[in-house]
Amino acid sequence: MEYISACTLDCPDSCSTIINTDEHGNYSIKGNPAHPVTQGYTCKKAKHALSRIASPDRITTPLMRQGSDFIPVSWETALDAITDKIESLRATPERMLHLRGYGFRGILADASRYFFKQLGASATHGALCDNAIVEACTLDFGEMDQNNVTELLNADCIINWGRDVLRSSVHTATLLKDARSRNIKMISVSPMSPEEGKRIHISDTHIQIRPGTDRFLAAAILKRLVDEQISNTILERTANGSEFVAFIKTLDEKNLLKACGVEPHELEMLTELFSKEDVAISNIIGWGLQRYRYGGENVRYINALCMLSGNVGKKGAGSYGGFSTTRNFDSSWRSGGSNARTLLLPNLADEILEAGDIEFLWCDGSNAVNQAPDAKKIAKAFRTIGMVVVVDAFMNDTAKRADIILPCALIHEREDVFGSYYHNFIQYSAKVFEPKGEARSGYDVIHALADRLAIHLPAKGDILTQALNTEPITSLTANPLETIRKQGFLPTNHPQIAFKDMQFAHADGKYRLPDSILHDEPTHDENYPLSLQSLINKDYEHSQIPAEEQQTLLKAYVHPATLARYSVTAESEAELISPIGKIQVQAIADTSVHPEAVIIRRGGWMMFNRCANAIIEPHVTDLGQNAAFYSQKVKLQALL
Ligand SMILES: Nc1nc2c(c(=O)[nH]1)N[C@H]1C(S)=C(S)[C@@H](COP(=O)(O)OP(=O)(O)OC[C@H]3O[C@@H](n4cnc5c(=O)[nH]c(N)nc54)[C@H](O)[C@@H]3O)OC1N2
Ligand SMILES: Nc1nc2c(c(=O)[nH]1)N[C@H]1C(S)=C(S)[C@@H](COP(=O)(O)OP(=O)(O)OC[C@H]3O[C@@H](n4cnc5c(=O)[nH]c(N)nc54)[C@H](O)[C@@H]3O)O[C@H]1N2
Ligand SMILES: [Mo]
Repeated sequence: MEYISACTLDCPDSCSTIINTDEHGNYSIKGNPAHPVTQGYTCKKAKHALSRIASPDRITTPLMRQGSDFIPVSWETALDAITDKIESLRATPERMLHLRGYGFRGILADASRYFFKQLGASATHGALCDNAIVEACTLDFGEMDQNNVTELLNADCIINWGRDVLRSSVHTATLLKDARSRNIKMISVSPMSPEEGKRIHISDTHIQIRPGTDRFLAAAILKRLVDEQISNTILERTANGSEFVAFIKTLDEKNLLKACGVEPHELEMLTELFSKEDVAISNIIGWGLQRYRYGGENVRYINALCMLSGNVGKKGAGSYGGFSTTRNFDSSWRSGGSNARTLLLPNLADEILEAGDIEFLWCDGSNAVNQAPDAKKIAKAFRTIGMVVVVDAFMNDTAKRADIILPCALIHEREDVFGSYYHNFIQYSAKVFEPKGEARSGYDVIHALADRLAIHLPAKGDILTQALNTEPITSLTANPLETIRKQGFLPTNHPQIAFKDMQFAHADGKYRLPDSILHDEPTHDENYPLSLQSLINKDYEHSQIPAEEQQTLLKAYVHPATLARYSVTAESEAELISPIGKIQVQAIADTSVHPEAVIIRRGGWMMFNRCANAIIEPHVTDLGQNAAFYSQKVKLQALL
């Protein structure tokens, strides 16, 4: 049998997929050739997500804690215990906390959010992913938006500000290769060496920058541009142009270059490009550069450079920072209710401990104990909570800390519809397989609880029908739910060029430049000199990695000169130490790593001593209250 489904992993590409099954229980997956972005192929993590369905490690019955162990129980027993607990806290809903991650995306996947809001439970604010970029773009443009991605092919020059497209988004990589073959000028900026920078960002010229300092490079180019003159046509489209221009004039070019470690000839080259009116420059903004203390400011200065150089709202130009995955849907079905309070997600451990009164925790689609900063302290904080319920399919660092584990259905075992934060199509993820064992979809679990607690949850079909009944969808397709179930994806109606003619989404239609301030990098303890870059894993989504892949020492990639400076021998065992802990690593000499940085691939589990967040402190970004993971400083020490 052939099914059209889609990969709901939290990934920009949001692939439509074809799954083939046979009568012997074999199955395979490939990209849907009819989908204009997927184009017939998917990456390894989509294939690995499929093999997780049949994994022998999967949790297939509800489990209840008994001492340090878990025993299988019926759904009835598990849901009874949970219902009793919720009933006992119904008058004090702030004592219940809902923690929701990025593990399952979709319209129906929001059932838990709806349910806990109806109860008035506590939830979280801030984020672990891209909130600094979201807030920065919203402040600048008035809303998150970007051109249709195919517009990149109309650029004269593409600057990739640190998006590792080879690992994070293989379809963007293909698009950039296509752009390069059309002789579009390709430049990238990141802490990687020029050779590796060109490879992972698909560019011909790479500028190596000090970690976390893109704003100084953007400001240096801006300084040259404003010293020449910014056209009045552009300044008139901003609300605060003259103040910002006056501020930029006060900056010192030498200091800016020193702060970001970029050479004068590189500034020269970029300035020449940005000053030419007839060169359309498309800027792709990576997620890496916003995971720093001043990550929001990094994004705002790059956007300001796009704006003041005339590279917004016109053919071939623009800033590509993404948009909301839910922007095409009517989400009003889940708008009722409220959260009693919210806790700051990047500082989850302290927030739980300081609140002191959380008695019930529901965690779904999130390996929070592993993925949020100060992982060991989160594990401790969970122990202060009377009942922890984790809805997941694997015994990971978070499930291990539960009192009750509810087994969830995975991708291709449940129906849902979801959007992308990169392209304008919406996808249909089909129920190809029955959920393994007693596993249930997130929606079905919440439905069972809602029934017990007499909370109304709309029917699946009603939610989907309502969600798809929006102008961007119905202007192109008459019966969206019926059609997407058949076809696997639908186009949406968005203009090719965002903010055309410099019309922005603020009430006055004008752009907002950053406040007249440019923050220095935070000072740090000299004993911890290296920037810890916990970057994504090419083959797996975050912590969704099988145990058998985690049986060796975590690798730490370091420049050979840095190894020599700290007397660590290449290939030897060493320790990565931060003010809150240490992890044992194998030190790998790698000339592509910035001399002031250490790279580890994130997602490893604490139980295998591979969790980056065990040594990452809860730093928060200047905008959006995102975790500033890459502002973590560490030292590397030889193991004697
Ligand atoms: N050190 C460090 N940590 C980081 C980052 C970093 O740069 N450095 N970046 C982070 C980023 S970008 C992100 S997006 C977040 C990711 O943080 P998480 O959202 O916690 O990411 P995952 O590790 O993918 O965990 C998702 C969990 O959902 C489960 N799951 C899958 N499908 C379903 C389902 O249908 N129902 C339910 N209930 N569960 C399901 C999976 O088994 C998995 O355990 O954290 C990040 N953490
Ligand atoms: N295979 C795979 N794909 C994924 C995911 C996954 O887990 N696995 N996760 C998905 C999710 S949720 C997200 S948010 C994205 C994350 O996608 P990315 O943002 O690509 O991921 P990162 O590895 O965080 O960032 C990578 C790049 O940021 C650069 N960088 C670091 N610091 C700086 C800096 O100061 N300036 C500049 N200019 N560059 C810098 C690094 O050199 C690196 O090239 O990927 C998505 N796709
Ligand atoms: Mo993310």
